[in-house]
Amino acid sequence: MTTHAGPYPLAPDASAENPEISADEQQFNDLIEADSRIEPRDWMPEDYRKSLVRQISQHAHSEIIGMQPESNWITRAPSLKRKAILMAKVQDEAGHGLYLYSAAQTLGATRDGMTEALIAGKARYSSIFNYPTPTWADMGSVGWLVDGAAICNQVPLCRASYGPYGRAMVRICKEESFHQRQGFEILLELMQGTEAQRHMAQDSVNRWYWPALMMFGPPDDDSPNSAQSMAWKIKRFSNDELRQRFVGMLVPQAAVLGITLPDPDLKWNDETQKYDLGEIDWTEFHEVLSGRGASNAQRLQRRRDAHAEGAWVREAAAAYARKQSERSEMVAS
Ligand code: FAQ
Repeated sequence: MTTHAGPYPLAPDASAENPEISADEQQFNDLIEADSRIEPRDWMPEDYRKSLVRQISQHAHSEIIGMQPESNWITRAPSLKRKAILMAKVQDEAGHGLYLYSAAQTLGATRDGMTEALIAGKARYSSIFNYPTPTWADMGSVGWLVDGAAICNQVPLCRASYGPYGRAMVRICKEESFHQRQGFEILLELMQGTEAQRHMAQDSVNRWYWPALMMFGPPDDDSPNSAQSMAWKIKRFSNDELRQRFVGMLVPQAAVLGITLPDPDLKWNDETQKYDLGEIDWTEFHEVLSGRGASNAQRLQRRRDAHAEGAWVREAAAAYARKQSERSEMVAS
């Protein structure tokens, strides 16, 4: 894939292929067609920009809200090593949020605007973070299933047509891969432990399996954004394709763990060369999206409180930046 950082203005004959559309639009279409990249200074259709801001900001919010279910366990992790690993992971999620907010800012969205929308409850974030984490095994399930689903969904996004998004995803995926392995390892250790530990691990997977499948979004025939996103090469695979790929990845890993995936209808289909899955409870998904999941209210309230408690940090950082710029102006004059 080539990376485009094409200069303006466009070549004069760029609209020659289709007189109905502008030279700018022709260049945009050509870049998409050539699997090249759209960069912030390139012309882009307004709907492409809006859809990217929509997806990237939701993704950023997910990373930030996604810190909460795990930070819940930092003080209670069963050993110093586990605590250090968990702290590093939660910090990584904050970093992912920052790369993604920055990518959305290159499209004209403001950080304040995105934050305001989140704390006002007007912005979406992933359904998965509205479930509670009552046991230590949930740290294993979040890593194995939630980060596993995130990787499956996000590796193709490394090739997203919008340059800053794709590049942010490359680093994020490397870190998610470590996260997924640490979750797998927590579950493996529990499954090799006592009867009570094995029970805790299985119970946790029972609770997280179906919500993890919902992370990929509604079924393809009920996914209003997919067709256009795929035409623009933001998304490369449909929601159902990625969900299917994820289950195919989980089955052998569950066998190594000795864990049962809680779907009695899950079975290999020789004809389709895929797993047949049981019915996903889409009513639950829509309830969570409407704000009625087990932890929606708590997650948003915690985010609001953290934003208010962090006001002095933002003020101090702004004052420091102001002083630094005054100082450099004085040196320059
Ligand atoms: N939750 O037409 P589609 C992570 C919404 S990061 C909430 O299919 P699209 C790391 C969707 O926005 C997890 N809303 O939409 C981590 C749309 O609403 P809108 C986040 C959902 O965009 C691990 C409507 O339903 N990852 O886990 C969900 O084509 C551990 C119709 O849906 C990303 O955001 C959902 N599950 O496909 C952090 C990846 N699904 O906007 C901490 C990037 C759908 O029209 C700890 N995003 N909706 O109002 C994507 O790949 C896509 O946006 C999809 C949805 C696949 C999520």
